Amino acid sequence: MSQKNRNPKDLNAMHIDTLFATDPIAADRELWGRETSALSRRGFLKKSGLVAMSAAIGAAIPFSRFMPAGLIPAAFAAEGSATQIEGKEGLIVLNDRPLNAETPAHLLDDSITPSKYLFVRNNGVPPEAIDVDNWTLEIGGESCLNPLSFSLAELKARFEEVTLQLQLECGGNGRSEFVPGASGNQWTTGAIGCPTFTGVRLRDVLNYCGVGSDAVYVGYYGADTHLSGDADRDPISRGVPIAKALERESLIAWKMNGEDLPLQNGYPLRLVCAGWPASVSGKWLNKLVVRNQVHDGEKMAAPSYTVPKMPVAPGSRVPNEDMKIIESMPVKSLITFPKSGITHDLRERLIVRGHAWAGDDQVSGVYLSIDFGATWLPTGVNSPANRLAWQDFSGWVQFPQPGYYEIWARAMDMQGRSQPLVIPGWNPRGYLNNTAHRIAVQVV
Ligand SMILES: Nc1nc2c(c(=O)[nH]1)N[C@H]1C(S)=C(S)[C@@H](COP(=O)(O)O)O[C@H]1N2
Ligand SMILES: [Mo]
Repeated sequence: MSQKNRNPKDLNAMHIDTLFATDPIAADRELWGRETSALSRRGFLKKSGLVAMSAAIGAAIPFSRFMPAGLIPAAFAAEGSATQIEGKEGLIVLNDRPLNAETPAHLLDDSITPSKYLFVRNNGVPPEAIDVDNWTLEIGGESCLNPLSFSLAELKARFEEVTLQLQLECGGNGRSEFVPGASGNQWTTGAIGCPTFTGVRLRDVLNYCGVGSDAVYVGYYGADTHLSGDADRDPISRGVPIAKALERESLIAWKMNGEDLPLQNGYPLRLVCAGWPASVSGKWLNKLVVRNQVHDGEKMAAPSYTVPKMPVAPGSRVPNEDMKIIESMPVKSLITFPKSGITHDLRERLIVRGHAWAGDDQVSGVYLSIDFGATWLPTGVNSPANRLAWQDFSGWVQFPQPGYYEIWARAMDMQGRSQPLVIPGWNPRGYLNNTAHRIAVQVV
């Protein structure tokens, strides 16, 4: 059966025997046979038995027979401290220089991400004292036929205004789960959001200036400065191949959710090329270059935003020439309701909802499991507001008896690719972790 024609309902049958390479009962014995010792998020299951784990969780685990060896219960997810980023209350700060902050899953419940809940990923220092009236966007590069400079007013007056809902996900979202770990911000699940953006199409602006027939790539520059203070160094200057730049959803935006962009998200102007690592969506945008080669700005070269061309063993050292630039992001989902860790009444159904997205592709289905992936239930999935917007899903589950449960969500794209249940594709910098999302529920 081809991937394309595969019925999403076959998900269970397709994966169940490949998921647990080890016999689950044997895995149980191995898992629970060990002696109890101290609890830690990473080493938990190696060191403790079922009794200790149940005690720590405060409940029995009805489907423990299906629980994969080495699984860290979702109940032990790291809790960060709430931050004081102005206008971004509730986000978890991962780094304060440069500022990086992610959004707890339950704060991403809205279909359209409120501006205050869009994560912040800075590589340098945002510009200060922005003079909007004198802000200019320069268009140049060796494959730009007619280099020009636009004020914000000119951009607004000259080109058709477009509003689209567009997903932004950092390429490193989920990095914290890789073993061995990768350096960089230890994003858990919160470097994703899907607000609306208003601006003009990148292609309208580029075509107005004239795109040479030898154009290969479009690169951006922003007004933020390098952490070192060196004015000649860019914190980041990435871009996309010309085909992605010329898509109708690639925008030069000045509004998010109908208002000025928040300072941390690129005020007064940013690029949005959704569905790819959000590092291609330049903030504080002041220059675009149409290149006759792959853009060679800061963080375009390996190992930044690249993954091995071939799968590698975890912990491998991979030469730069064996790395390739990340393009479309993989299929993924996030449970945004309920909040992980809630207590739920056995007699009630539990509504479960969230969002799913699939890079340049679309989501064909989202499935839920309450028994560590042994069985899956379909959910209702909405169409996206437009191409490259995430899709809302919603379903419900009912529990057979009191105890500790995890709800797992797993999305599938239109090509039949679905989220893995174990951390996929280890890579040196910890990109593209699209493992199924898990939340913990205590049923009483
Ligand atoms: N000028 C500039 N643009 C940038 C960045 C940056 O540091 N400077 N960070 C990039 C990265 S790595 C990501 S994930 C997104 C984050 O966008 P957000 O902070 O609005 O969520 O912006 C991208 N654009
Ligand atoms: Mo990023």
